[in-house]
Amino acid sequence: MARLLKKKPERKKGLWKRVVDLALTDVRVVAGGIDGASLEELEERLLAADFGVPATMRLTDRAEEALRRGKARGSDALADTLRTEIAEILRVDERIELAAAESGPTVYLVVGVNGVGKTTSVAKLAHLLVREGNSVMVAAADTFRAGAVAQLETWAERIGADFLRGQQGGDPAAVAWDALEAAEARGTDVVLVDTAGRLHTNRGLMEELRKIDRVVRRRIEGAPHETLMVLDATVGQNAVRQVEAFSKTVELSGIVLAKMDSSARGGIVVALREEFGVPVKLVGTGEGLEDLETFDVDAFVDAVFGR
Ligand SMILES: Nc1nc2c(ncn2[C@@H]2O[C@H](COP(=O)(O)OP(=O)(O)OP(=O)(O)O)[C@@H](O)[C@H]2O)c(=O)[nH]1
Ligand SMILES: [Mg+2]
Repeated sequence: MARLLKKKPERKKGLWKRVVDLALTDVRVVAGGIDGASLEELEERLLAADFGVPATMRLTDRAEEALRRGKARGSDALADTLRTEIAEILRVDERIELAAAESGPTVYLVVGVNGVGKTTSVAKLAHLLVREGNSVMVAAADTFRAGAVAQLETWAERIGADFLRGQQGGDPAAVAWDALEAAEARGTDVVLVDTAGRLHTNRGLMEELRKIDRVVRRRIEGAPHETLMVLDATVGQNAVRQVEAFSKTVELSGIVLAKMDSSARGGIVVALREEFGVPVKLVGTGEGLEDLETFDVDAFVDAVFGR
């Protein structure tokens, strides 16, 4: 695979540290001074920090095992056990890097429920890709909401990305088709397809999404190279249910965790990977164009257990 991002975007110091301060500090403290009786407390803290039931069970089982084997004596030993286990969950494979086409345009489909940050994330990602020397086209396959097309067009102009619009009320799959055709003709490196927000309970809109995906697959072999689901990090375990529902319609390859600058709890990163195997690839940290980071497993784990 070719690489779209040559260098890692500059990391805002302290993102994960702040997230840890919000909820994960407790996990660390409990892990540091644990004995048999406080395993229950560890479990509670993990659940409160959005790790979800499966990951929480896996981690507390591992902690219990370490205690039983006498391996968790000393305050750092158990934290190390948990750190290793979390890193293992997050690093099931090396799919964290954004995929790219071998030749021809790389196509990313961006999906999610209403208002989570899809359009903003498309703009931020386009900005990042343009800055790294890629030619980028953004396609507004959101023909549903009145302001949606204009919102993305304004971003595209600012960023220096090509823009392809659809007719208000038109067929979003046709917009995607037209964008891919134009990108092939112009030799564009990356096409980002922004879609309308939709609730997974709306069958008509989920069918529409299936059609967009089908059209993209038919137009360019190997596309979409990424189907990124944007999640509002502040909704906690609801995010897990959204991923569960969307993955029945499209094949999700990665998560964009938006609004991580708000009161989000970091355990959701682990929950998503443990329960669906879908890695968090990008993290939104604000409303501005620069506020996007690639997800770094080591930075995350270090923040949780402080190294
Ligand atoms: N604080 C913060 N706000 C964000 C972030 N990403 C998006 N937002 C804000 O969230 C709101 C919704 O963002 P959009 O990008 O329009 O969301 P959307 O998913 O495209 O919405 P629909 O197309 O209506 O479904 C806007 O006010 C954004 O500025 C983020 O990382 N941090
Ligand atoms: Mg939008």
